[in-house]
Amino acid sequence: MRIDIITCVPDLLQSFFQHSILKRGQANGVIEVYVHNLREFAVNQHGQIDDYAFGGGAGMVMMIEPIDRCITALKAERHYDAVVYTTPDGELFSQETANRFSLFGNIIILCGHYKGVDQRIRDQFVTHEISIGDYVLSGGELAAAVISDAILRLIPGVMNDETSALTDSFQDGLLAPPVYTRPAEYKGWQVPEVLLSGHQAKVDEWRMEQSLLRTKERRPNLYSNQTEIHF
Ligand code: 6GU
Repeated sequence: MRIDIITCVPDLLQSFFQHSILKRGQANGVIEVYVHNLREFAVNQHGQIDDYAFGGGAGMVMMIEPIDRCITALKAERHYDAVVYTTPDGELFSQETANRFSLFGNIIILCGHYKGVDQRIRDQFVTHEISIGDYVLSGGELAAAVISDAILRLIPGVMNDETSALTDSFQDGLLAPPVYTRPAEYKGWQVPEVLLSGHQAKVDEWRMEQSLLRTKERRPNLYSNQTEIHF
């Protein structure tokens, strides 16, 4: 899988993708991430990529031409399954969206900035408009990093233990149960007895109970979606 990210602050993203688990995925050759500096596609020597909004008002708008140039250059090289635009007015990102996107081959992510991009970009190029939550970020770069991480960690060969992505919180619509490691007792604080019992069926049952309990307490909406399945 290949992700091309278009941004006017490439430095913000470069270091993110050179660390974390995504570094190994790239070294293994199972994923590729490229960060493109929008300023290299600017229309003039000043590197201009934004301009005043028609009709007035505060805030600059990202111009259509640099973005068109960049996306068109990428599309000339290969097919893209999605052109994602990060924006607070987009569709809310979820594990389900990440799962769906992880099946794509090539994706472009366009990072929004300022007051957003010229609407014609959204009309002509963007296939998916995504928000990562109901709050406003100063730029789409953190959102692009969040979206890329959530997608790419699902690709086989990116994570150490390939089965572990399937047991994450949300992957079955439930929050993950508590986990413990050695020592079994620390300052008198005990690990639950059942986890030391060696009785796998009992451990599985305890984990499911804990998942349901956590989900009920913390995310009642998720819990009510799930009760029919587990009882
Ligand atoms: Cl995708 N972008 C920005 N700028 N703010 C956000 C967001 C995205 N998602 C939530 N807030």
